[in-house]
Amino acid sequence: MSTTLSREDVVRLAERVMTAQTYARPIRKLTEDYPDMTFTDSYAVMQELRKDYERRGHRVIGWKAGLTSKAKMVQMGVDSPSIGFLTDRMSRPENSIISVSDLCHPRVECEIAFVLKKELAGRNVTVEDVIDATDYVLPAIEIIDSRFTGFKFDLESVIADNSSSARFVAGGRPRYPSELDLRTIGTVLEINGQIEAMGASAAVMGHPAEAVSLMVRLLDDMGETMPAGSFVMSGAITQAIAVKPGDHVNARFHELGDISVRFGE
Ligand code: OOG
Ligand code: MG
Repeated sequence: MSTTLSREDVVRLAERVMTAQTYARPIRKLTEDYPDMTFTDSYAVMQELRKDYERRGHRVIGWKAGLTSKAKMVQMGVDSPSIGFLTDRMSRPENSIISVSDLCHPRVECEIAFVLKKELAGRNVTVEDVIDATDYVLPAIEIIDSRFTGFKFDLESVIADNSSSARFVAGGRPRYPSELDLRTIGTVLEINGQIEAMGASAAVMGHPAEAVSLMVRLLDDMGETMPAGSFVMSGAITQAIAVKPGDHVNARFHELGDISVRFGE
């Protein structure tokens, strides 16, 4: 696909996103200033952002898919999935208190995560290949945070913002994927004891492993593979729910246990 941004533009936009992520200061969509931006441009900005984080000592530990369920696409008004990198510093333990003062407008989502024991690469990875390469699956809460004003974006902008990646909490009960039907994992998301969202894992592209296969293809487009040891989140099963200080979030996953977390100032 074509590119419209110069190398200087890519670096400038990655810096703009980095500043918004670091200081939790929302910015306007990148397409307002660069209306002709293509997906190739967006991925170039994401990769530049990743290099910036690596230069600062953050370690990329895996990948996430975004917008892989109908509920998410409808909520955000986009029509295809995206990808983002995950770093060691985004991880938070179960039952911890997650600060929101360094986030713009956090939202929580329930996802199925995969930990790989073999590398995945190329354009023809099947669901079976993903399962074969998976060491174990586990539930996760993702805390997303768009850096765009009002949490409003288009696909070109959100990819450059690393698909709203901010924090994640993995936990619950890890399981071998061969022992489960990964399409029928029910999830219930409770906030302060109220059920706010519920769904089943097939909402993610019919099978969450399909989202992993899609990510491997997107990585292949960028000349990359998904290495053994990667922690991979397959995308939200339901719509994302906004959280504020004082909120207690409990995500219950059929067969995979519960994850709880609190939010603070
Ligand atoms: C984009 C990221 C979406 C998911 O699981 O669908 C995402 C967004 O909605 O801000 O992480
Ligand atoms: Mg997500």
